[in-house]
Amino acid sequence: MDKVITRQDTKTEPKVERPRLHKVILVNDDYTPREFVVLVLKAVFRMNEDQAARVMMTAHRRGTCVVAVYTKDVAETKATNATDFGRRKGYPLLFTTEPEE
Ligand code: TYC
Repeated sequence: MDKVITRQDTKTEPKVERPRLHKVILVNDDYTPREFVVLVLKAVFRMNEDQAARVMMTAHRRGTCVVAVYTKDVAETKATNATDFGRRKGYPLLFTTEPEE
């Protein structure tokens, strides 16, 4: 049988891309008690007391703090749940999301 010489495949870029991650951002306000912010961070983002206190204080001092990054769905669900915790107590506590660069 004749040998058929074929050209080697040219290199192709991988087609599968990682999903873009989204940041959950904690926004400071003048009314929500510090201990309550720490409580929500521990409950929704599974932080320990020390991590939660640091994130809360960073938002308190600088205006905002990145809490964590997740896929879009998870980031949006956690931001909504965490914001609802505050709303149920009548606090203006706010968590937002934005895509990572
Ligand atoms: N600034 C609030 C206070 O002094 C505490 C606070 C911190 C509220 C961070 C929201 O994202 C926040 N009671």
